[in-house]
Amino acid sequence: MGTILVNDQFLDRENGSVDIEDRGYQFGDGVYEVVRVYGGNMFTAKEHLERLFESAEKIHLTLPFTYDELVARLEKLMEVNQLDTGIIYLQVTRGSSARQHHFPEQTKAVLTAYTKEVARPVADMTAGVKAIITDDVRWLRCDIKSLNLLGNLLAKQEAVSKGGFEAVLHRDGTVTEGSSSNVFIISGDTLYTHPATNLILNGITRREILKLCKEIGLSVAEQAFTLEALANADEVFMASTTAEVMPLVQLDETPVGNGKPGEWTQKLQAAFEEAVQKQCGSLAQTI
Ligand code: PSZ
Repeated sequence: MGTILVNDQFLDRENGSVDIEDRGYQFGDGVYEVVRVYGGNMFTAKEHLERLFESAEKIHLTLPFTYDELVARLEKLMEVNQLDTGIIYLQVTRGSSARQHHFPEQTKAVLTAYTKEVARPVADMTAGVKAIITDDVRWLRCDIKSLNLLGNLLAKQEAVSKGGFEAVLHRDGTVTEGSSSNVFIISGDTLYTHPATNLILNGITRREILKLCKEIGLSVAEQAFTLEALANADEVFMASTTAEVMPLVQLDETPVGNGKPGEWTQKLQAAFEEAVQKQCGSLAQTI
């Protein structure tokens, strides 16, 4: 994992550096993605990389590479690092300039990426995890995968300090998403999740799950739901690139249902594994 990407250069990690006036470093002025890799193949790469271009456009940042150039660089990075099962982290900042808040006329965006071996969280996916519930204090453009994550970090820290895996966020009693995931409830034969508005990140895993629901016969309602509906749900889970379909079996101090992952959630986990196998031809560990 010793090689990193800086623009179009492949460097040893210890030779990488950040300029002290890089706007990503000073302001969080940039966007990023995390792509899952299974058996050396990127999963849903197109969706992730297209979202990167969309996030960049939303902050008026023109990316200094084409989609195909980006794919080629990431493929090479995976290869030189011999990545099997893990992630590619990539980010683009607006680059370096004398510190000023408004966008400089002339900056060169900086692309960096690295790879990391990350195992599938099989034990947690099997047993389910605890989440806490807290206020969503973030800004109103959560649809942008921006480097600014303090609102998310404060919520995650609160979760971890209380022995939780994730924080479920709400605005005035309406559940939005997790601090680093999308959140879903199942009541009867219907799955509910917040619609893809400015209040959530439209997760790539979320989109995959909505497709899989059709396959397994679970109805989908992209409708915001309340904390009360969350408390009364039959099943609750979160989803992200690394956590996949992660059952939430305890919310604050209250078990969800019988405190075990629900039937529909398990069906979605199995369907998700199949989708990964179809696309990547491999799965390091199975549930
Ligand atoms: O490794 C990790 O913990 C990761 S990798 C991606 C995430 C966490 N989370 C992405 C994310 C997010 O940060 C927020 C606020 N909402 C939803 C998601 C899920 O997005 P996808 O499915 O695209 O990863």
